[in-house]
Amino acid sequence: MKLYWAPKSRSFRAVWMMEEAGRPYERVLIDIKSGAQSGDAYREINPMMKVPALADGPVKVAESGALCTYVAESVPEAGLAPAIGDPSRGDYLRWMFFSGSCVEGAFIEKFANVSIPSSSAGWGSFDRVIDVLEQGVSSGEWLLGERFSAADVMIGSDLYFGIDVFKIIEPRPALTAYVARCTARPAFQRAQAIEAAGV
Ligand SMILES: N[C@@H](CCC(=O)N[C@@H](CS)C(=O)NCC(=O)O)C(=O)O
Repeated sequence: MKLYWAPKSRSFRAVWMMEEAGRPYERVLIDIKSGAQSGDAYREINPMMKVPALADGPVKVAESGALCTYVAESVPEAGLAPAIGDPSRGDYLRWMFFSGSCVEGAFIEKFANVSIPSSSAGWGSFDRVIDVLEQGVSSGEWLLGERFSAADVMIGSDLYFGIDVFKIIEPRPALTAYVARCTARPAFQRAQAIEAAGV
C-alpha cells in the first residue's frame, strides 16, 4: 500500500492507522504547501486534491474515514474492525462515520463561530457532539469496550486535535483520559515520530 500524506494535517490519523495495522507500506509525501496536491497525477488519486489518500494496486481510496475503513478490512489479522455479523458492528460504523459527518461540522462551527439551527445542522451542535463523544468514551477503555478498533483512530485523532492541539474542546476528565490512552499507544507514538521527521 502507498500512503499519500503530509505532516501536520488530517493525514495524521492515516499514518496512525497504518502503524496500528502493522502491514508494511510506503509513504509518499505530498507537499501541500507547494501545491503538489493540485498536480494531474495526484488528482487521479484524489480529485478533491487533499491528503490523505491511499493506493493499493488498482484501488484508490481518499477521505480519511474511507481510508481507515479500507485498511481495517484489508488487514483483518490486525483486528481493527468487528466482522460483519458481530453485534458491535453498528456502533463501530456509527463512530467511523461520526467523525466526518458530525465532528468535522462541529469543529467548523466552533472555528468559524457560526450558529446554525440544530435541526438543520447534520451534527446538531458543537455541544451535542461533545456530549455524545464524552458518553462514548466513558463506558470502557475504548469506544467498543475492551476492544481497540479503527473507530478509536478516527475519534481518538479528533479528540487529540480538538483538546491538545486546537484547544477548542473543554478538557472533561473522561475525554482527556481517553486521549491519554490513545496517545500512549506505541502506534500513535510512531505516527508522531514520523510526523516530526516529516518523511
Ligand atoms: N475530508 C478529508 C479532508 C482532508 C483535508 O482537508 N486535508 C487537508 C489537510 S488537513 C488538505 O489536504 N489540504 C490541502 C488543500 O486543500 O490544498 C479527509 O478526511 O480526508
